[in-house]
Amino acid sequence: TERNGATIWLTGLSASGKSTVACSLETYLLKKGIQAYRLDGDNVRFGLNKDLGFSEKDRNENIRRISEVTKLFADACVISLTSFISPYRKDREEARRLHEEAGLPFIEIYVDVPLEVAEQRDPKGLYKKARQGIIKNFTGIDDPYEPPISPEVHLHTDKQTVNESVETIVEYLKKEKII
Ligand code: GGZ
Repeated sequence: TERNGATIWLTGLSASGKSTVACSLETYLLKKGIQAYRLDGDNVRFGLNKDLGFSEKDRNENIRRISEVTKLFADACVISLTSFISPYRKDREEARRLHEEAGLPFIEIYVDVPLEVAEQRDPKGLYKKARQGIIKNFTGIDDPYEPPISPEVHLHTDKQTVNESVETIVEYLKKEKII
């Protein structure tokens, strides 16, 4: 059957579970023979966007470039899964506009978790460093995070397992006939 591309855009705090959910969803899609590709800090911030830091301007540019790339993937009939904090609503709305004007599906997934829980998880010790002032402009501590107002899917990773989150997204994708 013919397949179309789409962009599945995960947004949420550091340690909210974006990458974990994206990884697991990618595995699910690949097993079904659906072309999927994951974009995250590890393959984007060290390459294409290695000139960018974490100022508001740099985050804007980070998200702008990523959204141009995901649009190309979708155009090539690949489902891309992005896991970037993407803290600014305006940037995510611009990413959506870019896709929609090209007729490509854009699915915003809010990977929601209370800040306290993210801070307790702190897998890389970054929240601790941010609290100590060693890292400045850390999202949720001394930098903003603007939650989505009407995301296509709203996950609560403190109350759902990874599999349940993936299942929620898969159900949405099926309902919308994306997969
Ligand atoms: C937020 C930061 C910061 C600051 C470094 N604020 O948990 P992580 O480590 O692996 O994910 C975070 C990642 C955020 O990069 P993004 O490209 O997703 O951000 S944005 O969408 O806002 O452009 C975190 C690490 O980089 N990190 N400094 N100050 N996260």
